[in-house]
Amino acid sequence: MTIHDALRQQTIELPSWAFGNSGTRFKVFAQQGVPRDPYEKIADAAQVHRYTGVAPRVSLHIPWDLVDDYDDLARHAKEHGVSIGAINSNLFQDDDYMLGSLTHPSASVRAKAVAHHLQCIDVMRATGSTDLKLWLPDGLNYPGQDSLRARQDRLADSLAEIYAALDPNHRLILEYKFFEPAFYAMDIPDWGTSLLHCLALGDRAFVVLDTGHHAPGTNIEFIVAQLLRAGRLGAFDFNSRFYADDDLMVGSADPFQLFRIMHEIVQSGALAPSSGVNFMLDQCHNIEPKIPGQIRSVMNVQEATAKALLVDAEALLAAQTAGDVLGANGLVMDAYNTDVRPLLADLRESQGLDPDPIGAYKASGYAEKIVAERVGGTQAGWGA
Ligand code: PSV
Ligand code: MN
Ligand code: MN
Repeated sequence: MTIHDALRQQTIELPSWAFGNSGTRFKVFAQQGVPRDPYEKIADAAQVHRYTGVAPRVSLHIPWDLVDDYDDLARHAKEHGVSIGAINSNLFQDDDYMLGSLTHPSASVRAKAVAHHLQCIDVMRATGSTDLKLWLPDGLNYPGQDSLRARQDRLADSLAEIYAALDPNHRLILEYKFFEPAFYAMDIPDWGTSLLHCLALGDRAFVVLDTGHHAPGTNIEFIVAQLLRAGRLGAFDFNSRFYADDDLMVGSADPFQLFRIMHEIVQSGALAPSSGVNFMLDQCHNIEPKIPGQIRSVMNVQEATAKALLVDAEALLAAQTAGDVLGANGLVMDAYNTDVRPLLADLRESQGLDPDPIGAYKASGYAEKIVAERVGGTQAGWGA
């Protein structure tokens, strides 16, 4: 298969919340022309697909993306040339969950959190989504606050109830995060905990790796390799971080890390959608315009992927087998240091796309159109 063919197979999923206003706990900056409802978020996401050709799905977050009729929303997406991707539940914006959701000491709070997932599964049925994505804010701030072990037992039971409600074509994808909002102990702090729960649930449960959810210095590509070995890497939440869970554009802080991750993916043959790895973005664009911010991120993933595809796998294996440390490292670095922008421009032209997606978007007049049409954009996502 040529590099072009491999790149044509790759798809990247966009988060609906990237298109609304977002910020930090200090300030949410309102931008003009932001979507006023989930329909407009999907229309904006479709622009990213239009100019990149590789972003055909949009993840929803419930209840941020609450609508009366999800069949209608799915129809709307189709009309815009995209489809609905993962459905994210939300366990982090309800007062009842102050001490936990699926792990809460009270059975009635746990039942409420489970019931929310049944609602999300109904959304999946209506929209044709196949991935139910869970991220838990649950955890402890102080030693002794609750039993670490009992919380794992409650979590396992709650997850089993949710898993049992899935349809046969559905997957449960489970995200981990090492800190925040809890600071002493998160209930799913790492890939090992997520993987153990997935293994206990069954073969349709997979780990989600959010690149911003690790301690500084963590070797993320090692985790990727390990989860691929186990057949349990369900999805990425791609973003960049300098310090914590910064949710910046993927590939902006550490493009070399993104390349190393994609190198593991390519080496394992996990690029094609049939491999079951969903390449999602989980980003917030606080100060940059949102649609070009997503286009930039998609291009960054494509660039890292193209470089990974340039690694001469045969020569690398030979160097590794021969114990040629410098030779092996040199092959990887040669690929990383190649300028793949002309290759990607060619690819786009071969697909009938403009070689410069951001330039083409800017020239389209869409940004001016939405500013004129959408007065009073809502807080989509974090402010909701
Ligand atoms: C939590 O930090 C997280 O990464 C989860 O994926 C949430 O659903 C998402 O952020 C919201 O942006
Ligand atoms: Mn995430
Ligand atoms: Mn996060």
